[in-house]
Amino acid sequence: MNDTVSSAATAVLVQNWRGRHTVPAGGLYPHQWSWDSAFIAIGLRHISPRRAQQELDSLFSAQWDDGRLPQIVFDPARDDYSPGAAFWRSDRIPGSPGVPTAGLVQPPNHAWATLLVHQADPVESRRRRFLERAYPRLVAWHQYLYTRRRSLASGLAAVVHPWESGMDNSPYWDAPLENVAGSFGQDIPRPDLEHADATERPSNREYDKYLYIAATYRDANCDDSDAACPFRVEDPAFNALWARSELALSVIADELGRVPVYDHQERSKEIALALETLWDENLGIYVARDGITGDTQKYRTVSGLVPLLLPGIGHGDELDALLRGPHFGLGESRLVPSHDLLAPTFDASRYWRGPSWFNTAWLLVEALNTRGAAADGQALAASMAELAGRNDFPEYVDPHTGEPHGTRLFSWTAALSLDLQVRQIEGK
Ligand code: 9WN
Repeated sequence: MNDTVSSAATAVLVQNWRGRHTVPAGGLYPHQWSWDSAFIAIGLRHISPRRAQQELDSLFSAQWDDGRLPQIVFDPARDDYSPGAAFWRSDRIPGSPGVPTAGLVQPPNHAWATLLVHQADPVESRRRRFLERAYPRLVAWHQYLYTRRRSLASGLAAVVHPWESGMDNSPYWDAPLENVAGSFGQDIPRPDLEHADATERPSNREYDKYLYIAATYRDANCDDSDAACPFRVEDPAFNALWARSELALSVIADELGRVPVYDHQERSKEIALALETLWDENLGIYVARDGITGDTQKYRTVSGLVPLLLPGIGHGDELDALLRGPHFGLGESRLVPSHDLLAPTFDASRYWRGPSWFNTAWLLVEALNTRGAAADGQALAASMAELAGRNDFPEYVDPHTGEPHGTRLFSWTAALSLDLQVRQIEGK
């Protein structure tokens, strides 16, 4: 990324800042999103470590009594996203915070982001007691996953809605959604289609199920019981990020000079071991498992590559080979596609069914670096910068042509491209 692109990335983050948090995109996503904020803070720390802390503090202040960090914290001034605050009515749900939020969650990348933000300016972080505030919040969040979302059979946390995975219309969810008997059955508001083409977003059929599952969960006060959750799936990326974040919690506890609330390294190993139950020998990748039927979802998606992040993961060499081969085409395709280039279900422009996203590319740069393949990591980082800068920081791109799709001036595209650029200059 050259200086012009770095300045443009900074301008996106400044433009999308709303005083205490950053919106993912001003039109399509006008509220605060959970895993977006963690990715955004990773970039913001290079512009203003203090702002990056505020970004995470703002999310933490919307934590529920049971420890969950909500998928969305709503801006009461905006009602142009669906489902919004009026759908969730979180104030009516016991244990919800004093601000309107969704009841669902998103992948747990927050502890990792918190540590990276701290490391950007430890003096300022200590002066503002950033880690002191964050650590108990993060422990409560991880304990929520452990006690309320983890299957005792597999040891893995389940997502109870495709939105919780952050990869909303991945083919992983096709069969579990088909098995959901109910239907929302009302008009389906699609304000998203004002900002992105219908061929690039989930279909109305998917939205009908999304809203039905969300309404069922909401009406059961988001209590995580079987009756409240007609959808329950174990996703590799969600669990890999959880395990990665446990490693960060261990470093945070050390930094605070505290005895950890529980052994974070052990917890991380426990999750990583449980992930092995998602390994699919034939496909050579981790897959998702429907927690209701027990069926694995036999697709190669970028989610199944994310465990490559974990030091000592069981099938690292196979995953590495798959990433470089024709199914994902590292170095040949643009970034890393969200779904197998050779699968009949691959769609180059539709959201999480093919397009390449910048957050997953960032995760795989980290994975390559962890595995000692820094040159490949650098090449991927350089493609991110080039595609981001050339196309006004798009939400996702066609893996064959690099053509931009989705919304533009997308915050995590800017933040994560900036992060890699700065780190390359600083040699970190
Ligand atoms: C639903 C905000 C979010 C991201 C998700 C991405 C998309 C929302 C939507 O946008 O999901 O959460 O309306 O499609 O899939 O990863 O967090 O950027």
